[in-house]
Amino acid sequence: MQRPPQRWLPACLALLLALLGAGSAQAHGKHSSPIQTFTQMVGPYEIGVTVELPPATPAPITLDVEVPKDIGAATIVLRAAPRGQPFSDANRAEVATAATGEQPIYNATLNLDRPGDWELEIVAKGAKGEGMARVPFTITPAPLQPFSIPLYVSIGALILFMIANIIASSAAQRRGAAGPSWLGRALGYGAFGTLVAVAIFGAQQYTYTTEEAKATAAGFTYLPAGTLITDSGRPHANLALQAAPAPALGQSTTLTITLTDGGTGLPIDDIVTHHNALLHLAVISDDGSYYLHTHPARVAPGVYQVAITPTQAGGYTAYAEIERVDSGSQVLRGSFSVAGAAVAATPAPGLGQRSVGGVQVDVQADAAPRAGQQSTLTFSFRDAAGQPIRDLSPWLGMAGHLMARSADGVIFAHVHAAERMPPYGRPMLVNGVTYGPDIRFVYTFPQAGRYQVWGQFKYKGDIITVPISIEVAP
Ligand SMILES: [Cu+2]
Repeated sequence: MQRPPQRWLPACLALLLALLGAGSAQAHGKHSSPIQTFTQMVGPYEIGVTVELPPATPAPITLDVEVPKDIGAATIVLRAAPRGQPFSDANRAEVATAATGEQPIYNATLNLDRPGDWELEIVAKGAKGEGMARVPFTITPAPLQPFSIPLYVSIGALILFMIANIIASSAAQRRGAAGPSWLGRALGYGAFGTLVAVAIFGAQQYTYTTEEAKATAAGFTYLPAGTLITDSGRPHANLALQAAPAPALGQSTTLTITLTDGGTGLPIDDIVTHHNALLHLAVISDDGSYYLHTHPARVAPGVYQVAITPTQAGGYTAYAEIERVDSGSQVLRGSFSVAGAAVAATPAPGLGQRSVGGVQVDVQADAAPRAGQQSTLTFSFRDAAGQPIRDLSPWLGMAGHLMARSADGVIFAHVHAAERMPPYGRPMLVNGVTYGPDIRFVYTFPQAGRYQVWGQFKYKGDIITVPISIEVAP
């Protein structure tokens, strides 16, 4: 008996090979997000660069560049290089900012030819000065999923059975007689068995992939049932702070922050962006009259720099907020002192009405703040004509930021606005998102005593900083 040649086999083979497909890549980081924003001071300019990592390499990488509105005519040169290798002009893009007016979001494209660890160099030059930052990012090839290996093995076995079937049937055709019946049965059962295995492993793979995609879309890491969690975070970080030249009243000095691993002592380079920056730094004088919330530039692994000009003499504390991969955020601190004669400073006003940069701001608490009790602070904004302001912009992925500090500097907190979050992703998604006239913060002061808090908001491209003195009752 002669069986007809199995013409469907080549088509099946092609389909299976297509299913095996090419590998993909994913971003590294706590949220595995392919879009990350790095905000930092590049010399005198706070520049935000949003990196959209490609799903596989080689591929172009899209960069969105946000600049301060008063940057003027400046050039921003962007170069990418695999980490540890020199930057070359072969992989370079340049952005020229407008001399005046509202600054748009600029775009640039660089090319990534391989997965792995990369560095993006940002060099800005303009009338106010120049600076450099180098930010790290990683493109990690996606690991094999748990059902991938049995799936690929059974697909391979199925292919082998099909090839054997083709050879056997064409040999039988040439001889004009059927081969041994046991061979036909063995090949038939084998092909059927492996087909069932492919179906089972394929279904499991499909379920895993869709569940993982759902979890990722919701911002979680997908852990299938029974997964052992062994990664319990990274060791604490150590911070060393240096200021050079020696800080003096009214003189510019550069703060250099060196972050090392508390366990190994090696530079920390596993920091992930949180709230659109690798490192958030608050620099505060002991009397609270000087306050700066800034984002130092990463200039080398674990090394961050920013220039400041102190307006008060005496002691200062720098609070650095970072988040290591697979760990929560941590606040590290360093201190320095500024030479010179103390400047008489008026303490920040308490709750109530004040004018900041031409904007009327009223700050109210839902009740007199007490230690250990949740307080809601509401900031209400009106323009000079008394009309409610409804077009505050998101800043660093949030409606507003609030920092609270006890008078002795021991308690420090960075609080986020209790308002809806702007969309996460590329900066143009945030265009048209506005807040106001009220922005609320919820915070529990842990101890009684005097605190100073600073609310910060973005309005028409400027940052409004509102300092407030708050007495917290026991
Ligand atoms: Cu910040």
